[in-house]
Amino acid sequence: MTALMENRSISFTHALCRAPAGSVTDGLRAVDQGDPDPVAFAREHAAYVAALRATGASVTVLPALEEFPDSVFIEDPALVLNGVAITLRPGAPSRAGEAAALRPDLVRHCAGVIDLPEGAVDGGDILCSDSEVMVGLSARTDRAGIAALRPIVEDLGYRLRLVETPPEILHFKTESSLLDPETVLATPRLAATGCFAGYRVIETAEGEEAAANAVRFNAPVFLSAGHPRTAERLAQTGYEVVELETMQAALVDGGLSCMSLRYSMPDGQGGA
Ligand code: CIR
Repeated sequence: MTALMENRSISFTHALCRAPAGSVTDGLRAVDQGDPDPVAFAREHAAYVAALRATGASVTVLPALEEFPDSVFIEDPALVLNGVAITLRPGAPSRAGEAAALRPDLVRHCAGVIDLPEGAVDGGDILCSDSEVMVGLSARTDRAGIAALRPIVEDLGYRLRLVETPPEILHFKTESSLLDPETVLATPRLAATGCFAGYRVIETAEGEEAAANAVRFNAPVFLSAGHPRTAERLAQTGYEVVELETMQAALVDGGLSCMSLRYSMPDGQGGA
């Protein structure tokens, strides 16, 4: 019998998702490999929501917003820490209004809402562990946004650490995810920058870099399907791996983490 390492868990009581709009065909992308198919996207998204729910969490799916083609990627306009939501300021002009559109739902579901006052920050650039919030400087997240976010995060009891998102990467979490409070899954390229010093790092297998945008949500690690060697590495390290299709999201540079805003509420709160 293989001895499995004891991996600490990450627990979430809630998640907010947003149904993909038909306009997702106009979603932003760095390289055009064809438009996503809204029907297939909706199918992938439904499977994703079902998988989150299967962990026991309460998952609310907000209605699609046709005026925002990228709004299915609900992780980008907000961050929730200790049950308190922070509306962010997405760096792409076509996404700037997403935070205001989401705000009423955050008021309903979270213990409070704080608005980032200035600068630009996309949630995809934010990786949170138990103690620190890493924020990647990128084409979407700037120094003014990080400076404005710092006191908000510190007031909520976290340390903020600025990290660099390599220039060719959309978001810091395009190539990394937290597997447990002390372990990160990352591409070799991002790991090589040294930004995960102090964490155990599991690297994606060669040619499987897209697997790095995974989601640890309660017991399972959700991994983008089609990355067998990375899945094997995680399984051998003791993680329960559940694979999900992300073909449609990938056509508009999205992955698993982008499609939910994950948080925990104290007993009896939240999920209105
Ligand atoms: C965008 O470019 O903003 C979207 N097409 C993809 C956003 C992906 N979000 C994420 O990685 N957190």
